[in-house]
Amino acid sequence: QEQVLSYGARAKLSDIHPLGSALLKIMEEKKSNLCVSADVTSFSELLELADTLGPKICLLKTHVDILQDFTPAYCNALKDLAKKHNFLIFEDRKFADIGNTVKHQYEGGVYQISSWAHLVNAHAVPGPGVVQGLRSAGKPLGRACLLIAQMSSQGSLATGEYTQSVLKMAEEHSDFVLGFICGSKISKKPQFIHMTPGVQMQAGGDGLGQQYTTPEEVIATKGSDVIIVGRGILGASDRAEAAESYRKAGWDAYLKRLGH
Ligand code: 5BU
Repeated sequence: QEQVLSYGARAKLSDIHPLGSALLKIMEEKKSNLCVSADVTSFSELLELADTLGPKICLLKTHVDILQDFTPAYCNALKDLAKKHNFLIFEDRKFADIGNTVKHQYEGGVYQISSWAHLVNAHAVPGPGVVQGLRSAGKPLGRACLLIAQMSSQGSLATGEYTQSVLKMAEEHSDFVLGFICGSKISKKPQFIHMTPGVQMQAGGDGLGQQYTTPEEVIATKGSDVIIVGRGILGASDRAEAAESYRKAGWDAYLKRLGH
């Protein structure tokens, strides 16, 4: 049986990405493997979420292009909240173009993502150039990316051999790729961090292709590291209370995986 290392022990591995190490340290300290997916359309609501849920989370995931009132000034407020509550910011941009284009999309345009997001993600479809383009802009800033190895949506084409090729691409670019978006653990290397969306307390779907698995299943059974939860928390009447119950469910599942 494979040995399961704690988040804290993995943070100290010699060849881990510095940002991966920082994230694992946060997870250990805050007893949280919860990433909240802050899919709201106003930036003030996003900031309010970051402030109220901040203490419960290791990561805040954004879709900056759904904000109706985006202005760059808000990004500084978001960065301040990330510092205040000790979480990292993950922009779920899903880059998927040639290296030169994604570099511009990452550092430029309206959003200037590289200036405020610690983490971004990318599809591997274009080949390694997508990582190399992002890396050229992000590495000097100490940023990192996740590769999308699997998706939570029904009928996803990211399966089987494709997933294996993504794994290989990550291994060949571990100076910028610190992990995966996936449904279950796909790499044996404890340096890589696995993050799973499509999580709710009850399995099911949303009628538009999303498929839900429980925190327990994702962390304890599938061996992933981080649960990504959007509507399971955003749709609750008390979001802080819901976030706490997801934090606890994710953490209990992690302890179970460790054999505690
Ligand atoms: P939900 O409300 O918990 O279903 O939101 C899930 C979030 O994760 C949402 O922002 C999606 O864009 C995101 N997501 C996903 O659901 N599945 C995937 O495979 C990837 C991202 Br990649």
